[in-house]
Amino acid sequence: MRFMHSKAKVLRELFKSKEIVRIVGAHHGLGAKLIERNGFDGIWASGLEISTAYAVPDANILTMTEYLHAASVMNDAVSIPVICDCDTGYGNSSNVQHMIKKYEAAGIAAAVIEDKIFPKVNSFVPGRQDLASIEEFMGKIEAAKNTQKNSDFMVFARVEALIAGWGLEEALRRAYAYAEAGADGIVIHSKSKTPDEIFEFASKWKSKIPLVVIPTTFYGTTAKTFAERGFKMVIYANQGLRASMKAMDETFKSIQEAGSTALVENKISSMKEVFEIQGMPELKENEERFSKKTGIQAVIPAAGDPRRLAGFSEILNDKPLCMLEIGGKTLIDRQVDILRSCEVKDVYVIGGYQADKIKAESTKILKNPDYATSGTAWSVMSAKNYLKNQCVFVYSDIIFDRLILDQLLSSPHAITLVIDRAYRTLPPREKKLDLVIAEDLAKDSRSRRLELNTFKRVLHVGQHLDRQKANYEFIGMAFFREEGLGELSEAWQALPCPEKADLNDLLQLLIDRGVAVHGLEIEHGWSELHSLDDFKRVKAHFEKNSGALVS
Ligand code: SPV
Ligand code: MG
Repeated sequence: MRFMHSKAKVLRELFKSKEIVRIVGAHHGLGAKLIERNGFDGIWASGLEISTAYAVPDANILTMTEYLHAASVMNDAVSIPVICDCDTGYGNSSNVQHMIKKYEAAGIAAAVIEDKIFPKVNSFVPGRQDLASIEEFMGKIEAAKNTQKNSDFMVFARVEALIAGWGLEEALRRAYAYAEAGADGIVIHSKSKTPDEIFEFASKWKSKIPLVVIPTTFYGTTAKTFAERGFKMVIYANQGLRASMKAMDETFKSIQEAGSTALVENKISSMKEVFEIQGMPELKENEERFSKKTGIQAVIPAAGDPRRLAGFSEILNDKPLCMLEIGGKTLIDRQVDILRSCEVKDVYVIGGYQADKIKAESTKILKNPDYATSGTAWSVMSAKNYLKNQCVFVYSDIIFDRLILDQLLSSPHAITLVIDRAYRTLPPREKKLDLVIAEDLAKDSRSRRLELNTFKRVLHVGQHLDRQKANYEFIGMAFFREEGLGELSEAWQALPCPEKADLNDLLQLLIDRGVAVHGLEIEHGWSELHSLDDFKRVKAHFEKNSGALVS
């Protein structure tokens, strides 16, 4: 584990290493993250911003707990230090002690307390800006410094004499007294339109204790100039709040007027950006890494060029077949959803033709560069290095009911193919079918009453089989348990012409080598999309049955 300095220490270091420390105000994790992302040194947990976020006046209407909660949320969201606007310390020196204990425990790097009377009002509000006595405020500084446990924690004293109209001399008198009481820095606040009075203050400041400026009203002055005038930190206290307020207001106005969000869509952050700032990509990565897995992988060979299939070119628009949309969802998304619902989390899609156009959430796309000349076995086996434990293979051009996969994965056998006994009743398809000859049930008198979803021993599989002799169609789904995968990889090594082989050849080779290959018998519940006719039929079926079981 990497040793982490406290953020208080980080802030101390910044004061040493930087010409001027620049921090920006926020009231939530989102603002804090945007500040960090834009390269600032720290976050100002602004009382004004937090109050505004609650839509209440910045006048200690909120409690310390609420300010601290907001600051903690910000602190958790970023790795840079958070410096808290603690107003007057929420009461007297005892309240200050309690506050420091709580803020320090929350990982806050520094607290700023101001020398006004509780409850304060924001410094820019005309009217009462009552100052506490110097002695009383010195007591608060001493209480804070005595309470902190980490010696790096910084306590800033904020001088409000210029805000209250008490003049420069009083401001200096107070600042020196607070430095004397142990303050780690002085925030000299001003509501003047120009920085002249704080420049004058700085020119008369002879202590080594750093000066901090909040240039809300004298916004034209650069950080560099402040540094040259002797300031060590600048706080851009509320610009983020004011920016988002205006942006939200204009957005809502536009939606109200236009009756839709069309005019604002291009001006607002995309959902992708929203997820990104939430940390959703990291969450996905961690979920992948830490969530309990079934240990079953799926391989979906999707490399073939669909332009050879009658009529698909127009609807596919140069995309691979797995990107075909039916009922508002692509074939691949449909398959992945079902796989995930059956706890198959590692899905490898083998792309070939237009592989870059395959978009499938939570899958890994592997590429078969030889897709144009190789067979399906070659595509499937391009995932061989990823296969461990157990694996289900699913052709990318089929659509199937979840129940089939569910039953397949519960097969006790080392190798199980899904075989459909109803293939002869399906509408004719313009292709050679993957036929299967499985153990003849008729010979077994006890099995005359045909039970579905039982397992048969597969004797032959291939497109060359005699249609009259074949009793099943292999639907393009197969499940290999660990022993089955071992047999598969041995057979693969033994295959005479692996580049040209299709999966049937590999399965037949397994059978020829004496490996038991079983068939899970089904009747309907799936469909292949091999032609425009298939597409129209399945689409019509979907529309009629609102996406229910395909037949
Ligand atoms: C705040 O951000 O709450 C401040 C700074 O105290 S200012 O509003 O500029 O006074
Ligand atoms: Mg404030």
